[in-house]
Amino acid sequence: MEAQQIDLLIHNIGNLVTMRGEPAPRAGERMAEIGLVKGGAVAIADGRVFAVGAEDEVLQQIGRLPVTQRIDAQGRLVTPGLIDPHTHLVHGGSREHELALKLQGVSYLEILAQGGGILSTVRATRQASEAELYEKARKSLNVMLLHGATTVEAKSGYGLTLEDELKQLRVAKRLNDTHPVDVVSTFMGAHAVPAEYKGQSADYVELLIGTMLPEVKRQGLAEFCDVFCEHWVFTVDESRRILTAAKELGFGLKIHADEIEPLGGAQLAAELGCISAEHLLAATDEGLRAMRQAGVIAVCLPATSFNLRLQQHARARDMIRLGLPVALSTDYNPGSSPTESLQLVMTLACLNLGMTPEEVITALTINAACAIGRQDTIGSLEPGKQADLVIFDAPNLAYLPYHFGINHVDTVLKKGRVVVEQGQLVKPTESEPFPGS
Ligand code: IZC
Ligand code: ZN
Repeated sequence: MEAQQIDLLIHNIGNLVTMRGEPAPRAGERMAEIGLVKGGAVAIADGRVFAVGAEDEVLQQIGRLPVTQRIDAQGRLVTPGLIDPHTHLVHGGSREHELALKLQGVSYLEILAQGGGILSTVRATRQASEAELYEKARKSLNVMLLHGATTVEAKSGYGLTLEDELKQLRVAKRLNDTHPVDVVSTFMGAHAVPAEYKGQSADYVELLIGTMLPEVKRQGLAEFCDVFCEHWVFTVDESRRILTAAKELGFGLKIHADEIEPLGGAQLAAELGCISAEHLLAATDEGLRAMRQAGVIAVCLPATSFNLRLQQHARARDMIRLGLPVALSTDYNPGSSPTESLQLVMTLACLNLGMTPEEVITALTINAACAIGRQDTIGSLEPGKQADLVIFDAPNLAYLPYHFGINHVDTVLKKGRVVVEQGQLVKPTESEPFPGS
């Protein structure tokens, strides 16, 4: 990479997690390879990484180029910006009233079958104006950024009419255009069968395939299509029809698969060549093997199984043993996972899924980037890649999941710009808008 000057040099990094290597999903034992450098530095020019590695080597590569700004990392931990590849970011309302039901032992799917759950958020989202949805989601995106996320996937799926789905997707687009965090959009009209189609799911699937998918595509409002393939939601056959139609239109495919019941969603993900399959708590070994064969990334959501008080968690150890690349995410949503914190996810992935801190950071950087098709620009700190990184007020990687329930972020850089400083948001100035806005 050529440069006239170094805009920013971060030096005196105690532990620098680079994740250097192929821009490809890391599986099996390779999930423990994090490209750790002790005593590291990162030089940034034009929003991208110019040089990264041992401090003396970076200084050598900079040579006589002028350095505009320096940050002393004071021996702390630096990682690539965290990537959240599965969220339901844009929605109206909240569902704290479900907590009491949950404590009485009413299950997630029972609440949904009674017209609550997702369907209560659908009512709130339909009632909300676009500006209200934007303001609420913007606040959550700020919280995500403050906790170290620099790229976030966001699903629709609380509108369930063409107009209300487009409204949600426009909000995600506007956030991507105005907020420092990059927002990658997924159409999830197949999140639930809306109340007005109760008992007529075939008609709703027709609406999805015949009207909604083509219009979302025509307006260029989503890159991926996702389906909630689950007992009482969409069957494997319905999911296959919807995802096949989406594939023909050129969408990348995702699927909420085998979360609660082992329906065979993992096998369907393999059959259709989905980029990722999510949840997978109930997936069989056969399903996981099929995914590995087809190159599908397993996205595990440990905050969801924790919050649903499930006895069982995703079998991340078996997935890694079978050679599947694992990514992690918050699943941020108002029902099953009302948290924006990827640091909480780190702790739960270690303690409930048995993943090591190295596997966890792989799952939240390069593998998460692969799960949203962004591995060529983000997910690792390497020359030419986007300068998205986090300085944690922590001495080493294991400290993050170990010291849990608090926020360790000190500084966040997005495209080379300091967007969080001393744990606080830095406001964009009028004259100098954030890149991409
Ligand atoms: O609002 O409950 N699992 N979709 C599938 C969700 C959780 C979000 C919700
Ligand atoms: Zn989800």
